[in-house]
Amino acid sequence: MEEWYGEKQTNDVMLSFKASKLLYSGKSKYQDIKIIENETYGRILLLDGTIQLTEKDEFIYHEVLAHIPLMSLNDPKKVLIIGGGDGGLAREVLKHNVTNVDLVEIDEQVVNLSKNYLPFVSSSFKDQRVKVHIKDGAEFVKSKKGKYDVILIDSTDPVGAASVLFTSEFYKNAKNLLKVNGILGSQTGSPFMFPEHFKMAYENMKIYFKTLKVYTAPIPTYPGTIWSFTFATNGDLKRKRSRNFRTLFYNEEYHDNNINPEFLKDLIH
Ligand code: AG3
Repeated sequence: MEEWYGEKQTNDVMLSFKASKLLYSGKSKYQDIKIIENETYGRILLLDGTIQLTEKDEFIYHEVLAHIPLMSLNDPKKVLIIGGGDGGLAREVLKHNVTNVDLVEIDEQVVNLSKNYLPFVSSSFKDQRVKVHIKDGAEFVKSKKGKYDVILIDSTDPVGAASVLFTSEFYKNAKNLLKVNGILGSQTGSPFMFPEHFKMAYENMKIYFKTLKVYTAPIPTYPGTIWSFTFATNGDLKRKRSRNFRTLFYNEEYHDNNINPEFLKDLIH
């Protein structure tokens, strides 16, 4: 019997994968978790039926979410990741000369299952610089006092539990945790498929940050393919540094010329 799993992206659009193996299926305190294997895309993590990552294309998302903000600062040392329990974003952050990465994930099961089944992303947890906090990210930014160079938000879509990570209240607390020149970077959804997600994030960030920059990257397995990222700062932006690590998607041309379609610009005018 063929078994297919996928994401219902809208009421009438679905992206499905034939599972060569169902590696894990279960429910945590917070969500339904599935990990499947597919011949074309490799291992795939689904949370509540939405695709979080595939082994084949995760590098695009994780590289651009990490490197556009981190390469825009001279010497980032302390980084906070909200979400990102699979470890993929931390893997990219660790390519920089950072000293501390605090990763705040609400669902311990995501961390444990990633350690078991998704070593290509979770290998970052072995690095001493990474400290995992099993906590609600919205609460963490309220209580914490320390100062970060960069805060990155690797959340699920702003429907249900993760929607607090797109509110003005959250961005205000995050701003207070940043150093003067610090940068907040977030995935801000598909401007093609879910323009309202992007618009909400952008408008709420704009309340507390002077400079916002939007960029997109193609993520083949996410709804609408074209995915947006927004970064926000109250500091002065430096020219990007020179790079001394390997990437598969991010490069200098992309940093300077990343694609911002006209329909995305229309959303923020
Ligand atoms: N964070 C999830 C991005 C949103 C995907 N949305 C969707 N498929 N509807 C990625 C987690 C990887 N670290």
